[in-house]
Amino acid sequence: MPTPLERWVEETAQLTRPKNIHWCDGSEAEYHRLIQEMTQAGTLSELNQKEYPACFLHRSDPSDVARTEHLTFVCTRTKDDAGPNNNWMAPPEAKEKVGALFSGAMKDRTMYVVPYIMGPASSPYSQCGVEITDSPYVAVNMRIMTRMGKAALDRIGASDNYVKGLHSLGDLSPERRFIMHFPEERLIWSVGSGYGGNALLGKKCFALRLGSHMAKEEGWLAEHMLVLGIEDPSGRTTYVAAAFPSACGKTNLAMLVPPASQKGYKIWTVGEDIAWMHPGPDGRLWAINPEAGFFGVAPGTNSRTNPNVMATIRKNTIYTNVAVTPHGTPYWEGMDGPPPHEAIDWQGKPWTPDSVTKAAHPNSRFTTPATQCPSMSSEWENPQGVPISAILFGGRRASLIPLVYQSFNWQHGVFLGATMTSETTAAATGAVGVVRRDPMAMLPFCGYNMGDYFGHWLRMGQKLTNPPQIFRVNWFRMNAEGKYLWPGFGENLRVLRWVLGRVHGEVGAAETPIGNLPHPSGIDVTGLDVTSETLHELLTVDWKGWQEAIAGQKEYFQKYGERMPKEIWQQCEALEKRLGQ
Ligand code: GTP
Ligand code: SPV
Ligand code: MN
Repeated sequence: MPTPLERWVEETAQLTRPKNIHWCDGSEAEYHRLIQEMTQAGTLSELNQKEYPACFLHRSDPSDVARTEHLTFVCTRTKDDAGPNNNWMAPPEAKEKVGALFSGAMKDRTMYVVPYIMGPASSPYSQCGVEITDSPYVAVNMRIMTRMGKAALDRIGASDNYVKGLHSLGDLSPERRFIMHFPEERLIWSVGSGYGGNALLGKKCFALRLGSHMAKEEGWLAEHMLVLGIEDPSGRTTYVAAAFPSACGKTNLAMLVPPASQKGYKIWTVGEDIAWMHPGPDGRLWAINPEAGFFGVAPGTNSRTNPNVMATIRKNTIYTNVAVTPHGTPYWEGMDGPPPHEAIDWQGKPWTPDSVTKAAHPNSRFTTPATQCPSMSSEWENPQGVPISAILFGGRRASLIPLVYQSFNWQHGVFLGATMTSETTAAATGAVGVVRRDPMAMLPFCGYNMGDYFGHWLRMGQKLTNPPQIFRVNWFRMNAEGKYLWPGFGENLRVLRWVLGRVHGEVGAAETPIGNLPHPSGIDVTGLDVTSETLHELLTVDWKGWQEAIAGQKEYFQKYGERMPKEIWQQCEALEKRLGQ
């Protein structure tokens, strides 16, 4: 008797007609064989093996370099269940339309069956998936990003309890590119893209879009959040989760290196992109990192901004769309030192510092194993997860949003998350630098109606007798000349220290209409190039600006009609009242 998985693989082969089928066991030998095959085929090239052992470069199709939100659909039975936050197609229509693209799509290609676990192998909160793909690049990246191979296959066994993901590169044409989610069937269909978030189906498609849908049904949270532990000089470790939109600083904060001035503090990384959080028997919220690797942004990464990741990506790393120097080492804008005199750019063309184009694509990335990161927490694979004391919501905003402030309570905290806005980045196709509403940094990733999602967050608060404190942060305030007001990166620890002080009831705050703000003395700026005027600007409530912001918040919430919880409207009205309108 074939197992349900064997039956699905067989059915899929009937549809896609691959030349052969390879079941991935996740072994190192298999990984190296796939790498070698890709190197021979020219889809991967070797970097300088002396300086960057076992590191390789992949150049993707120039039209396939970022997530494509307009081609991403949530196919629930009713349109309302997907909500105005998602593109929707009826499941039968989606199956017909995209099924036609899968028909014969793997002709002359190998079909890889990639079983994987999201989460530590022994965690009760982990879940299995299987991705069927015709891309060996996906197979090797999945081995870095998840617990892939035999352990997953053993866990799935003869059960039907896994998320099915079918992926084909198709012809890579954006006209025939679709990323389809069927949360009610725990099924993903992705065709026409080989790019990270579109193709590594365990990540955004499963761990967030399907995950958030499961989490609502089962009473937990699947979030676009990093998780870190802050060890203070007394040896006490406090865990914080933080939701920032794509390319807004999660990886950087997760592995922050305390500057010399912050003696006795240590930051321990649990996760840097996704958190699955469950209420524990103690009434606290416990988080696991469902991933096993980092798919991080290269540009702007250097040994000052993120020394831990620079150490991590020196071996066993796959680089995508970075430039290469004549020495065969990777290069991107904002790396250490001066740019090389010449390089080969991300499209394989000659480049010099005088070129008008960028050497690396702004969304060029590295895929690297978490185990190589010097700041990994000893708890990062704890099957129970880590207890979260604070949640930060942060965006990229040049104005209005203060450096940090705290919500009055859980409901107000949900409101702070729900009203998040951020300037768009190169992580998704489309214009960059446009302010858009991105509630909880989940706009592109919430697999159901966001009105229901806010309701779910509110209900979670009722379940937790000891909920995390909720904060908003913004590292990206600018002055009139477009210069950042706050130094960011390692110095963000100074803000985290205020958060710790609040969580442990050790520091005061000023109550304002938008929330509790630090007194200027609450943020230690000694030794920084931050004047008291600048600090004042970072911590001031712009009354007029906030009064004007309310209209935009209301307009956005109105889109969700009946699905919008009344508690959120109450928060809106209460803010309006506090601002004296
Ligand atoms: P995704 O992987 O897309 O989810 O991104 P992310 O949220 O992990 O962002 P990441 O940490 O990779 O940072 C993205 C960009 O923001 C990089 O170019 C960083 O150098 C920059 N960045 C991160 N933290 C800060 C900060 O505190 N201040 C400033 N000015 N820039 C930052
Ligand atoms: C993001 O865009 O938030 C990422 C990269 O982390 S991707 O995996 O492409 O979604
Ligand atoms: Mn991300």
